[in-house]
Order: sequence, then C-alpha cells, then structure tokens
Amino acid sequence: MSTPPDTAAGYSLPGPPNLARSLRARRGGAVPGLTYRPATPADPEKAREIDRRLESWARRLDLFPAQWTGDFAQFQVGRAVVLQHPGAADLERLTVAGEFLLAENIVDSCYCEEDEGRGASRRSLGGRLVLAQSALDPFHGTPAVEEEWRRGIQADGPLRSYHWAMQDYAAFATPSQTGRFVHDMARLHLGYLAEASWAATRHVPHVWEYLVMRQFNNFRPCLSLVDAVDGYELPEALYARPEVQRVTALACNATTIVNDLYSFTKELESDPNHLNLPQVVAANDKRGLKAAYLKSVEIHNQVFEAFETESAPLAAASPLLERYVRGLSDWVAGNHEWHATNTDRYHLPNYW
Ligand code: LA6
Ligand code: MG
Ligand code: MG
Repeated sequence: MSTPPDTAAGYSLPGPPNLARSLRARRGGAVPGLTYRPATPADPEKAREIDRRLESWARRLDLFPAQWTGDFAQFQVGRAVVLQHPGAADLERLTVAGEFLLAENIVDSCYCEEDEGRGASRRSLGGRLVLAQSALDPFHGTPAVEEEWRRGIQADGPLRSYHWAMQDYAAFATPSQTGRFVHDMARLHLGYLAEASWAATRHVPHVWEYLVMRQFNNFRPCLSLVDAVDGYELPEALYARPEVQRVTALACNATTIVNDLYSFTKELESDPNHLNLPQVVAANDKRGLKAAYLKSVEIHNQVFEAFETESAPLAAASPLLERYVRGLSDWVAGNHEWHATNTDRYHLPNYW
C-alpha cells in the first residue's frame, strides 16, 4: 500500500487510516484456535550447519546478488528444514531439502512476486516458468540445441538454483521420487500462473476457486521429499493410490493455508489486493476481514482434521505408510512452528 508523505508544502497531513498498521499489535505465537501438532524442537547447531552449507552453495553458484543475502538469512532456511524433517537420514539430505526450499523461494521472488522488487513480472511469467521447468525436467533434442539449452539454464540464477538442487537430489532419490517431484513442480508452476492471471485481471475468485489454485501454488513439492530425505522410498504403487494421494493433498493444503494465515498482515501491507484465504473469504462473505480470518482458521482446521482422520487407517495398514504419513505430519508441524516463530517475517493481526 502506498502511503502519502506526512508533510506536503509545509502542512502536516493526517493521511488515510492505515489498515495494515492497525492490524499489527499482536505479533508472534500461534494463531488462536488453530489446530496443529507441536513440532520436534530444532537443534540450533544443526540449523546453523545447514545454513552454512546453503550459503556456500548459493555463493558458489552465484545464485543472487550479495545484497540479498540478508533477506534469505532472515528466511531461516536451515531452521525450516530441520523443523520440517526431524527424521532426516543425514545432513546431506537435509541440505538438499534446503537447496530446493531456497531455489523455490528464489523463483517465487524473482519471477512471481512483482512487489518484492526483484524483477518479477506477470507478463513474462509463463515463458520464464516453462524454461524453469526444463531446469528440472531436461530438454531432449539435437546435440546443438541441447548445448544451447544447457548454456541458457546456466545463464540465470533462479534456473541454476533449480538445476543444481535437482542434480544433488537425484544423487540419492530414486527415478520415481525425482519424477514425482518434477510433477509436483509443474503443479506449482501452474498455480503460479493462475495466481498471476487473477492478479493481472483483478479477478476475485470464489473460495473454492481460490483453494483449487492454492492446491497447486502449494508447499507440495516440499512434502514430496519426505521419504527420500528420511532415507527410504514409498513405492510408486503405494504412492499412486487415491487414498494416499488424498491424504498427501490434505496435508499439503493444511500447511499452505497456514501460510495464508501467518502471512496475511505482511501481504496486506505490501498489496491490499493480494489474494490469500482471509481476503477471498472477506470478498465473498462481505462480513469484514476479522470474520473472514476466523472463518479461514476454521477452514484450515477442517482440512487438518480430515488429514489426521483419514491418515490414521492408512498408518495402521502398513509400516511403510505409517512412516510416510508420519513424515507428512512432521512436515506440517515443523512448517507451522517455523511460521509461528518467524517474527522477522510474519506477525498476526490484532483480532483476539
Ligand atoms: C508460499 O506462499 C508458498 F506457499 C509457496 C507455494 C511459494 C514457495 C514455494 C515453495 C516453497 P507465499 P509468503 C514450494 O508466496 O507468504 O504467500 O511467505 O509466501 O510471502
Ligand atoms: Mg507466492
Ligand atoms: Mg503468503
């Protein structure tokens, strides 16, 4: 939201009321009334070690200019992945989860989020994302064109980040796990395009339409890694089952709605029209932002509870599924803890 200057031609102007600022009083902690499971506490030394490795990875690959380092440090990637993967088999695997988290946020920031000032542009998004997808899902053609493609991928920081994170992942993940991840990234990119299209046309979706978009513009690629990071594979034949797909999507959606709740005030400050679940509920119900926010907490809780209820019989049916569902649940809990405690980035509205 642009704020007019306090003084003009020597007069002091009160300016319009700043809604975002008035929502600021309550800062950290969990959203009251939100259903969540406590996370396994993060070992700070482990988080620091992951951050050290990621910093040297980002520097080696020249992923972004030095002046952005503070922004990404504030993001606390090391702490995020330590919280999200308490059963990680080793530090190398955790580091790769961090590489992807960093890469996904670089692409989101540089390609999608126009108001972050890193060159993102809705008009060029589709073309950029299709090339980004090829950094994960290689191009195949004549040797000469393949060589041009290889040079093209290495010429851009966001593309390099995707490409090299994938190389590191493929060193321990099975082809089926990397294929699953490539599919989930294509879903993410489709979601980014829908978000950009609605922002460009100022379309305000129905709640169901918004939640469909957010099922694609979603943390799913992060949860796609839970078995590989923990050092095993949920075989394709089990992963593909509709009931496994459903609990996976429910976990991914719960965790992404959590982002909408915690980033609500940040997004309102940067762009009063930014779509997130409370904003969309408010636009549809016309009962104000507070009622919409509280209703969004309820929507989250129902999705979260459906995940818990429907995953219980799966966990009871097979040790592999029990481990997989525990990995999803750990990721949801760790991600909630990261959002609730990252007060540098998020703060809650003053609604309680
Ligand atoms: C973050 O939401 C989010 F849910 C994404 C799907 C983008 C990043 C992608 C990953 C990690 P938002 P905020 C797969 O873009 O609220 O709203 O932190 O991020 O600015
Ligand atoms: Mg985004
Ligand atoms: Mg958000």
